[in-house]
Amino acid sequence: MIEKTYTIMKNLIIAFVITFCFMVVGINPSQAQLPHEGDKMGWWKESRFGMFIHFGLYTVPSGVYKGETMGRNWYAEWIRTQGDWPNGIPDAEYREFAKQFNPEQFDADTWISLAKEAGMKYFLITAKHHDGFALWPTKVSKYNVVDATPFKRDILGELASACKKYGIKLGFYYSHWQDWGHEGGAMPPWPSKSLGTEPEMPQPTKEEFQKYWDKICLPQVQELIGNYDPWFFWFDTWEESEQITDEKVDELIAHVRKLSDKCLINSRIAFEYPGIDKKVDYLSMMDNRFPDGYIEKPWETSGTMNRSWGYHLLDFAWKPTKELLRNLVANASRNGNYQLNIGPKADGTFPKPSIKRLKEIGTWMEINGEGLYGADPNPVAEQEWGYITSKGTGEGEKLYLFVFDWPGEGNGLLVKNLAEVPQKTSVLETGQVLEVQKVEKGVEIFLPEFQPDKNCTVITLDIK
Ligand code: H79
Repeated sequence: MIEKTYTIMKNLIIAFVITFCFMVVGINPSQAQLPHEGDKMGWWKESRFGMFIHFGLYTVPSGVYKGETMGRNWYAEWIRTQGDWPNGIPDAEYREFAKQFNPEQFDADTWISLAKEAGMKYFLITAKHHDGFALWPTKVSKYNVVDATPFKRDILGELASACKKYGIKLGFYYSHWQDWGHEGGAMPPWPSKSLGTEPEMPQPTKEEFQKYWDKICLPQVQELIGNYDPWFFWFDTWEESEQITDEKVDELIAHVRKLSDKCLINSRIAFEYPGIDKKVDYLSMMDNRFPDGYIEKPWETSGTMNRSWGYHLLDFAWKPTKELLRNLVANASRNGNYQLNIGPKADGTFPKPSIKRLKEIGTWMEINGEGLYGADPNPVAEQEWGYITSKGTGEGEKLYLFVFDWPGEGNGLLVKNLAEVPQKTSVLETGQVLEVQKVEKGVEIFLPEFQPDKNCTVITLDIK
C-alpha cells in the first residue's frame, strides 16, 4: 500500500514535469495574460499549515469500549466497527451515544483562536466521518447533532462564524464512500488489501449504494456548500472499492464545481484513478505519510499528534513538538502543507497535550513563520541537518535554513550545493550575524556556540 502510494507519487511527479515542460514551451503572450488555473490555489499554497479536527459520536466513548481499546489500530473514530473486536459495536448501541453527546464546554472561538495562535491559516473538521453522524442539522437525515443529541447546536455553523472572525479558511472532511449509519453506504473494505485479514463485511449492492449516493451524499455536499461556503473539501477514500467508480468520482467533482467556484478538492476523493491529479486541486498523502522529496502539484500530509484522530483516552503516545515542527518544515520545503490533527474531548475542550503542543508551535511560528508562509520550496539541495525554503526579496533571494540537527562537534554547518557566499548570514530569532566561508562542496556557516532554539533554529541567508 505504502509502496503503491509512492509509486503513484513518482508517476505524478513525472507526469507533472512533463506537463510543466509543455506549458513552458507552449505559452504565448496572450495566454500569459489570462488568470491561470492555479490561481484559486494561491491562499492554500501560501498557508502551509492547517488544523484538522476529528469530532463526532465516537468522541463519546473516546476509544474505549467495555474498558478496553480494541481493533486493527488506534483510530478511536473507528470504534463502531473496531469495538468488541472483531464484531464491532451493534448499530443500535452505537447510535445511543447520540444521547450522551453533549460537549457543554464547546466554544468555537476558543478552538479557532487556538488554531490562529498556533500559526495555522486554515481549519478543517469532520462534517461527517465514516460512522455517518453529521455535525450540522442536515435535512436529509435525523442522524445529526441538532436532531439526535441533547446538545442541539449547529457546530459547523458556530465554527464557520468563528473562522470568519479570525480570518481562518474553513474546509470539511466528508466521508463520501463509507457511511455506516445510512442504508446503502459502504462498509469497511474488509478483508482489507492494505490492512491484512479482517472479518468479512457485507457491502451494499450497487443499487443500494446508488440510493445512498443520491439521497445522502450528494445532497449533504450541496448543503455544506450552501450553508457554510467552504474553501475546500477533504474527501476520504483510501482503498480500492466497488462503490467509488470513476463515474462516481467524476460526478462528485462536477457537483462541487457546479456549486462553488472556489471550493478545492483533494485527491483522496478517489483511489488509483489514473489522471486524478489533473481533475482535483491538491494531493493528499496517506495518513501521517511524509514524502522525501519535492512534488510539483500542491499536496498535503494530514497527521496526528498521537496515534488516533478522534480523542482516545488510552493513547498516550504524544509526539514531541520538535517532530511536529519537523513535519511542517519538511513538507513546506518540498512544496507541501501540513494539517495537524486535534481530537477534542467529549466535553468539547482540546486535550492538554494538544494545547501544549499548539502553544509551543505558535511561539516558534511567531518568530520563524516568515520562512514558511508564502515561501518557495528548497532551491538548493536536501541537507543532512534540516530543511531550506526561499523567498524572492526584489534585489535577490533570502534563504531560510531550518536547523533541526545541531552539529555535535565543532560549529561548522555545511550548506551543500550553495554556489556563492551570502551577503549576510544571521540567526532569525536573535539577529546574531554569523561568519561563513566558501568550501568545496558549498558554503560553511560558523554557528553560535549556544544553540538558540533546541527544536529548530532558523538562519537566514541574503543572496544577491
Ligand atoms: O479520518 C482518519 C481515519 O479514520 C481515516 N482517514 C484519516 C484522515 C482512515 N481510516 N482508515 N484509513 C484511513 C486507512 C489508513 C491506513 C493506513 Fe496505516 C494509515 C495505512 C498506513 C497509514 C494503519 C495505520 C496502518 C498503519 C497505520
